[in-house]
Amino acid sequence: MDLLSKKCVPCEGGMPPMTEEEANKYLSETLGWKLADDKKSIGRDFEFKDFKESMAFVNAVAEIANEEDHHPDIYIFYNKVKLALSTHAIGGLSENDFILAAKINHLPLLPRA
Ligand code: H2B
Repeated sequence: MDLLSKKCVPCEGGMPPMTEEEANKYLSETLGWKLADDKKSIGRDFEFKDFKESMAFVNAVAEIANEEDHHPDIYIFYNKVKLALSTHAIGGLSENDFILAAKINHLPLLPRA
């Protein structure tokens, strides 16, 4: 699958979201990410030493998101960051979400827990 070498493609709708079965195949390449109960997004929780480290991580994620033109929902709670990925244009998951998840997993900043 090699998600790291892929690039997100512009998505403006017109295709169906991934099925749960397809999503589960992609999830095997994105360690730590979990399918939401409604199967419309994937999420991962990260924990850091403090707010400064959370923000360094969030800024690194923002950098990737802008490069890929695909953007996660980001929730920041002092030393915890929660990311949710879905493709808004189709109201569910596309390969773009898993490409971004793989690239975020590849960031050198290591969560503390
Ligand atoms: N991010 C996410 N998560 N979903 C989208 O549908 C989306 C996006 N659309 N970032 C992008 C921008 C779209 O506007 C461009 C044209 O690809």
